Amino acid sequence: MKKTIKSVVCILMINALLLPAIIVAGFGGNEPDLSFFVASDIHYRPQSSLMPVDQNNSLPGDPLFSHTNTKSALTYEADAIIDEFLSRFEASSSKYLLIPGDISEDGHWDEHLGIAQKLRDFKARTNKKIFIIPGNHDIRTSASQNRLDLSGFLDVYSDIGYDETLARHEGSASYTAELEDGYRLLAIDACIYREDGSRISPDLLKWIEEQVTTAKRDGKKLIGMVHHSVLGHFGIQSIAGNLLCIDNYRSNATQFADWGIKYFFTGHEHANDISTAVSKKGNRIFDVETGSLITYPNAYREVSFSDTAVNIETKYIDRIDVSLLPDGYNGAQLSLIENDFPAYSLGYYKAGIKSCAYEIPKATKKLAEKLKFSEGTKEFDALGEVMNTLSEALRMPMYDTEGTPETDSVEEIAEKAGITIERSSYTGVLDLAAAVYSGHYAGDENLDFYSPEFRLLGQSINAVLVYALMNVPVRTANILFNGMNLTDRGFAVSDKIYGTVAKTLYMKSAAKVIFKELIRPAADGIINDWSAPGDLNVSLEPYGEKWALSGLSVAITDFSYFFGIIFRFFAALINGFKALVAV
Ligand SMILES: [Ca+2]
Ligand SMILES: [Ca+2]
Repeated sequence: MKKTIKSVVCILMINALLLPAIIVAGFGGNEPDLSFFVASDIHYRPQSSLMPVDQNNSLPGDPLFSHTNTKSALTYEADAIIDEFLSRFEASSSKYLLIPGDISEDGHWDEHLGIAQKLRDFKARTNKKIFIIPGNHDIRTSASQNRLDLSGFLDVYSDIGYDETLARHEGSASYTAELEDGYRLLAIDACIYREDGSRISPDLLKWIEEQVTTAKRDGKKLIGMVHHSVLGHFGIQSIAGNLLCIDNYRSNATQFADWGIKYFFTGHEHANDISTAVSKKGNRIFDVETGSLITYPNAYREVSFSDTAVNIETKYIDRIDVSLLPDGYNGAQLSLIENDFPAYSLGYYKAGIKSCAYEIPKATKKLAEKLKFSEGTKEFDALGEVMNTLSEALRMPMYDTEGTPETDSVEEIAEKAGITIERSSYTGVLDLAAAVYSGHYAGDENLDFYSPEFRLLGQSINAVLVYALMNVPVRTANILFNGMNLTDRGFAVSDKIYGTVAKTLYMKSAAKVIFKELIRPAADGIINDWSAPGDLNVSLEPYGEKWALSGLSVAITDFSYFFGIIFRFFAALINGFKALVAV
């Protein structure tokens, strides 16, 4: 995503707070007909546009990772990571690289020109082919000056894939291009420029249908590439409107499946995940989502298609050339980067999640816009109060330091709410959330609801919820509920109910209900792999075959769970947070 839901767990807690109311296979005997690499969400910024690394203080006081960001993108290390990746691609026998969007950090000319030059130099040296498609961060024409629009994008990348197109769509950067041995790439630009969302317009859908007809006529199999998800990748992804999945993705995915476009390669969420769905007519479609190359765990895919199987392998950038880093790192940072880059990347990732707590108060304005609260109104001020309270709670240490009488830890908050926090090595709620959510980024996540991590998450979320709700004056709560039109749906809180004792009881039961009804189902697919097949190393059915596949398919024909006030409310909040944590 921009949009990564950066820390979904963090978002879940925020939402909740506001809501009282296949087997790894070898490549067999046959040479693959087609093989390619996939790397996504490069979010490139030239080093010249970055403030010196030792002056960046996004996470104050952290000796190793104070230069992190809320996306946990390894911006300073990007050149070294990309160069390592390209040298591996160069050494492989694959001819093609697919980049499904978010090539630039935020659509600025210098970012696009910088990464384009790197790719251009690579192409000139190796003669390999690179195909790209814009993501929501690439064409943001109204956001500010110095950003390119569609024609600028097509200009910058005119010799990177766009010189190899068979057919082009007017009005977007969509195209088709020939691959090897009967496969053809269908690269779809469904981004809504200036917004972070994604939609396939009727005109674009018609163009896609024409490409399907042409491909059939030519005897070619289409492989799709698009930035946003074609299918959901975790339990509640679809309720984020068009910010994570393509708008109306159920009917689009059904259509694609029935048109025989069996595989789509996507990015956007910064997680490694593969999900599948079957249309009513029985046609299967896969969405192979690849994480961000410059974000933990720095994964990319090696893919091969043959008549007998589609094989997907996941590899990682696990070392980089420190001589390519800018000046300004301290000795401890350089030593960790050089000796254990995966540990450095994971630490940086966790630090990024922690830095979210500092961003929360600043985010009030953006969230207020999404909720349609104008600045200067009571609703706006009420939201600010809630956000500050939440930020404070999320920054507290998990456990009490002996000798501090104040309530200054999650443990003490929990005690007041009658909740016991288990002992662990986690230092705070966001530290725990980062540990859990990093599993979703990595893929093949397999925590269960009875794992110590999830139990502790439940205990601490309940505690933080009760704390935040108790600290929000009744006035604030009611202004918020009212502003979100919740009071007429049973979420009104009367002053009487809000008496101290009753308030505690009310908030405790509210926290329990919220956890059971919302947090737990929302965590489905984040703590465990939600949809078949596995996410990382799999051998899947080729075109023209349908293999038995155990595990859950994503529902694309059932709308029923969409409804209900709780989920609509959730969606509004996620949309708000998407805007401020722009993935
Ligand atoms: Ca999966
Ligand atoms: Ca997964």
